[in-house]
Amino acid sequence: MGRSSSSRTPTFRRLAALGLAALALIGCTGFQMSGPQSTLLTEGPVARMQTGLFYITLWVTVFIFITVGGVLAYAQLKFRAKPGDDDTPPEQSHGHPLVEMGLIVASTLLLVIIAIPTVKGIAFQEDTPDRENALVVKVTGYQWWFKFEYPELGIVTANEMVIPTDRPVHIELRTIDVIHSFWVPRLAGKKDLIPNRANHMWLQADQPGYYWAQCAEYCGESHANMKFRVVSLDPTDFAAWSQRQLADARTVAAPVAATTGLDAADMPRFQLASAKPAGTEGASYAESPFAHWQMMQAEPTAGSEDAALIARGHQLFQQKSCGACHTVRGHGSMGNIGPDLTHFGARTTLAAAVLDNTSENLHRWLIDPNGVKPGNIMWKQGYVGYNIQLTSADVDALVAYLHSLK
Ligand code: HEC
Ligand SMILES: [Cu+2]
Repeated sequence: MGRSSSSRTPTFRRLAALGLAALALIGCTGFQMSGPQSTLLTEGPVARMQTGLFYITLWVTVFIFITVGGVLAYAQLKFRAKPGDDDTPPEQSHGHPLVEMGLIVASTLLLVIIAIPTVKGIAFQEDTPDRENALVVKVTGYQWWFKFEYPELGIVTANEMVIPTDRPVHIELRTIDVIHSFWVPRLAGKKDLIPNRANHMWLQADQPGYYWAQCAEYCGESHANMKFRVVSLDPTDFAAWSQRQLADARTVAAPVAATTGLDAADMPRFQLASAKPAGTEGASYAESPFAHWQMMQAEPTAGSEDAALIARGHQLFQQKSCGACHTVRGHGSMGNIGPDLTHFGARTTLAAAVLDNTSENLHRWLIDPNGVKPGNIMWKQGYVGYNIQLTSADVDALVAYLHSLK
C-alpha cells in the first residue's frame, strides 16, 4: 500500500494542480455572475442589504470551512500510519473541557456575527422607508402573468412594472389563484403572493434601467414562462409615462381629406424626454433593452401605419371575443381575465416576458398560444373554450391593431 501510493503521488499532485488552475481560470474569466438575473450585481438598497448579508454569511462559513478543514487535514497528515508502526491503537482520550468550551463560545460568536445584521436586515426590508411618499403598486399574480395596479395614480398594466427612481416603491402582493413569488433579482429578494393573505415588500432602483424578473414559486404548467420586467425612470419620465397610461387607447385615424383641416400628421407625438431622437430607432432589444423600451414608447410617425388594417384588427378583436378577457380602454373592451392591453404596443415583451414584442412573435402567439406557452388560460379558455379560429390574414390585422396601442 505504502509503496504503491508513493508511486502515484506525482499523478495526484498533477491532478490537484490542474484542478486548482481550472478553478482559478473560472474565477477570473467566466465566473462573473453578471447575468441579468444576478443577485450579486445589485441596483437598489434592498438588494444591496441582502447581498451584504449573503457575503457576511459566506465569509463566516468560509472561515469555518478553512479552520475545520485545516485541523482535519493537519490531524490526518500528522497521525497517519507510518511504515514500521505497530497495529496497536493509540492511547484513547475522552473529554477536554477547555477545547469544548472554546468551541461552544466560538460558534456562538460566529452565530451572533450573522444574527445581528440578519435581524437588522429583516427590519429594514419589512418597513418601507418614507412610507408617506412611497409609490404604491398592487401586484396580483395570475397563472401565468402579473397585473400591476397603481391605486394612487389610477393606472392598470401588466407584465412590465414601471417605477420612478427617486422614491421607494411599496408593493402589495396578492394572488388570484395559486402561490406565486415576486422576484426582481437586482432590486430585491423574493416574496410570495399567497392566496387569501396580503403580503408586502418594498424596493427602489438607484438609476433608470431595465430589469429582468420572474415568478419564483412553482405555480403550474407554465411556471417557467411566468416572467416580467421592471423599468425604472427618472421622475420626469415617470410622470410622462403615467400621464400616458391614464389616456385611453390610441386610435389611428385614417388620413382624412385636407379640407377638414384635420390630419393625423398634426397630432402631437408622444415621446419620453430621455428617449433618443428618431433616427436612433435601431436600438435593438438585445443591444440595449432600456433604449429599446424608450423607443417603444414613441408613437409611430404619422402615415407610417396602415389605418385600414388597424381598423380591421380592432373589429376582429371584438368579433373574436378577445374583448371578453382583455381591456382596451376607450375601444369598447373591458374583460379582466387577461392582461390589460390598452397600451400593449408600448411593451417590450409579450406573454409575460416569454417573447420580445415583435410582429413575428406576436403573430406566433396569436396563431398558436399553446405552442408558445403550454397550458395558458388564453388558449385553454379562449381558443379551445370559445373556439376561436384565426386565419393568417386575421392575425396580421390583429398584430397591426395591437401594436398601434402605444
Ligand atoms: C379566455 C380569455 C382570453 C381570450 C378570449 C383571449 N385572451 Fe389574450 N390573454 C389571456 C390571458 C390569460 C393572457 C395571459 C397569458 C399568459 O401570459 O399566460 C393573454 C395574453 C394576451 C396577450 C399578451 C399580453 C401581454 O401583456 O403580454 C395578447 C397580445 C393577447 N392575449 C391578445 C389576444 C387576442 C388578440 C385575442 C383574441 C383573438 C385574445 N387575446 C383572446 C386571455 C384571453
Ligand atoms: Cu407563478
